[in-house]
Amino acid sequence: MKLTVKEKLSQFLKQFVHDDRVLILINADPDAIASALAVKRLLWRKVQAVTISNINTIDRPDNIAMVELLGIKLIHKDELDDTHFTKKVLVDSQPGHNEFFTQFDFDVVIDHHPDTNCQAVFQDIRPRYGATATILTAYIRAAKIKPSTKLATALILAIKTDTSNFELQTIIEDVRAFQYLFRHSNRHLIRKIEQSELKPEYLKYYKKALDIKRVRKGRVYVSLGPVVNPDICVLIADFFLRVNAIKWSIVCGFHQRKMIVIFRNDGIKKNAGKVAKQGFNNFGSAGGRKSMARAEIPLSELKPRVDYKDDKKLMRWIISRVETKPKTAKVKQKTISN
Ligand SMILES: [Mn+2]
Repeated sequence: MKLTVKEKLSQFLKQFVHDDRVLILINADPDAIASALAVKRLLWRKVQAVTISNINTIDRPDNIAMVELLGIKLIHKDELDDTHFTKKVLVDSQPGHNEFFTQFDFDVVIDHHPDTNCQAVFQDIRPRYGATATILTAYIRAAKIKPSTKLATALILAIKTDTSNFELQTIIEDVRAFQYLFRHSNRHLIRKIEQSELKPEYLKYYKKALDIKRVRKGRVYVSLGPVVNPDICVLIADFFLRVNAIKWSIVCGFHQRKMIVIFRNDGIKKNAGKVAKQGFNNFGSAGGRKSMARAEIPLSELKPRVDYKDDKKLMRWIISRVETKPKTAKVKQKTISN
């Protein structure tokens, strides 16, 4: 029998008693953080204390901005005193998703990933939902709680992030939750957090990219050398696609004894995944979708093939790997033009 949100909410609340000290564990991303805040709000004045603990390090600049600008209190798992908690909650994940989670018996699991047959006493797992935040927005509404600006803003960010602004898996409940939350949120904060893509130390790579880029037939090629984080290659590849004449961007950098190559294109009659595979799968791992792909090649594989420390030689090698088409493709093109 399918329960209404109200019934589900009352079951959820029944899991807790007034003396409980609750631990909410998350693998922190916007959806997990917002969902944890919502659980904390639902339990306000119903339990002794609620602690939100992240098992991962929060490293992405937009996630750092979210935590800082919304004043969210998180305690990293390594700073926790485990024995101190009477109830354990997991949101936006299931116990099987991470080795660290398997040591706990969770009382509550609320998630939107495919059901992994978890054993929690109370569980609400809805794989059709775009975000866990949507499930919790329904709980908040059913509980007749008016969300604070901080909570509404966090929940909106979660829905926007997980659905990629409603371009990915989205159901009408996600849209309705967004619509409801919007009037309680702060759009300036949303925008500032979403815009915080860069760390100050990333700026120097943009300068280098602009200085050394090579543009050929609507394609831009950039070789950044060593990078502190492979995300920088992604940011720069996305950046060049904003130029109207650029149809492809191919950006490589070195990180942890590997060369990372990021492919982006406008998605119109192109296949980045195929290009990445054809060019680089023999030396490492490569693949992706039509408009975005990635290759990772160990330096040990690269060394015998190209003098990778020489930026120009490396760029030429990459161009040759990207632009050499298999012969069959050429024949096909000829037929069409005739
Ligand atoms: Mn999620």
